Amino acid sequence: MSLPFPLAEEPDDITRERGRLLFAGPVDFVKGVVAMPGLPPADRVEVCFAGRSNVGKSSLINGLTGRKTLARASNTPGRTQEINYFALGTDRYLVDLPGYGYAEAPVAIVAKWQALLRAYLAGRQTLRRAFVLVDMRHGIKAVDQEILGLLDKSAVTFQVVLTKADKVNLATRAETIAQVQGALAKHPAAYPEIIVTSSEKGEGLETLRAVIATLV
Ligand SMILES: Nc1nc2c(ncn2[C@@H]2O[C@H](COP(=O)(O)OP(=O)(O)OP(=O)(O)O)[C@@H](O)[C@H]2O)c(=O)[nH]1
Ligand SMILES: [Mg+2]
Repeated sequence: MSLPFPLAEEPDDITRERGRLLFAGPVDFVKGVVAMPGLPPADRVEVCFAGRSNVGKSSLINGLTGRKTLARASNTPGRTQEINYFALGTDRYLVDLPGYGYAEAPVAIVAKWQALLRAYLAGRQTLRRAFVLVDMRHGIKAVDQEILGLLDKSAVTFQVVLTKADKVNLATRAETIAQVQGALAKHPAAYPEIIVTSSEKGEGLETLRAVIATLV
């Protein structure tokens, strides 16, 4: 019997190669957006990386593109404070979002990013899939549930990407996967496969590249 929300299968050779070629090609920073009117024209397929502060969104973009400093990654939570657009080839955008659930920045600033994040997730026509990153050590928390609920309401398909897999042992890995599977069962917008990654070790990156390459 297959569990609901299985781990994504390894891509076949052709799809893997499509993903590899896409990400080996040009990736360029386009702009950092601080308010909805600043979004680039909605003229191509777009995927975004959402998740709690410090979960590893920027690191994942760097890992996928093989460019260590394309997206700014940092130990300081709240580092990504704008919606950062990267053009992947000529027909896709990768979007690095500000993290949520970070309480230590000034309240007014946090409120501003959060409003922008919500407006973006609920209102971007060309957003094909939201990758919601979840730290393998922590699983899905209440603050993630809020965002998943928003994606359900907005009918934006989201896929959970577990991050920092290199930081846990196999028992914790299995526990977190089970917790995420249970949590996703309540979300109609959840894509029914989970991707396990480590930006540090490269685990899962080929799979994620292949998934992005096949979205049209
Ligand atoms: N061991 C390990 N560390 C990671 C991994 N991914 C990210 N990190 C570390 O986690 C910290 C946060 O990573 P970021 O990529 O900046 O996280 P973010 O989600 O972009 O954070 P914000 O922009 O603040 O929301 C950094 O110190 C990274 O080096 C991973 O796969 N393995
Ligand atoms: Mg970031």
